[in-house]
Amino acid sequence: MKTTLAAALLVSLAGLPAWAANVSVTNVWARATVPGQPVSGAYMQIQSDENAKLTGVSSPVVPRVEIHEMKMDGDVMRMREVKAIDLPKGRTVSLEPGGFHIMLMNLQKPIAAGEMVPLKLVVESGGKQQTIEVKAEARGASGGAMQHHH
Ligand SMILES: [Cu+2]
Repeated sequence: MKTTLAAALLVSLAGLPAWAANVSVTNVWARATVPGQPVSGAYMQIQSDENAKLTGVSSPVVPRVEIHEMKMDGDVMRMREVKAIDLPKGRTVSLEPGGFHIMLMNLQKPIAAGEMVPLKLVVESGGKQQTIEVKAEARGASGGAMQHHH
């Protein structure tokens, strides 16, 4: 699975002009939802070979997608929307439960475990933008400590 994804990514990057940073996105997954649950999260690891920023995410199957950060505020876990996530050169940045995450909102139908959710990531480096398409595999709705309440 991982190998296939990496190969697909290389193919799509090969067509880009030379100025684009090489960005690899791995371990992409989303949390499956139960009926009536309008929000979920997507997670991944991103590494860029140039200083870059993740500035936007969209999906053809999710009405609204935001980039969020989750942080402890005193002893309460809070999340807020952020404009971008820094991708420092050569460092692997993890989007994971409890930290940065992609918020999938206004879901019209549940995301079933095993379903692939297409995501388009917009990455900026050196004033240039590139779009990276990935697919997040949905994993079981139960067993996660993090709940999203908006
Ligand atoms: Cu969130």
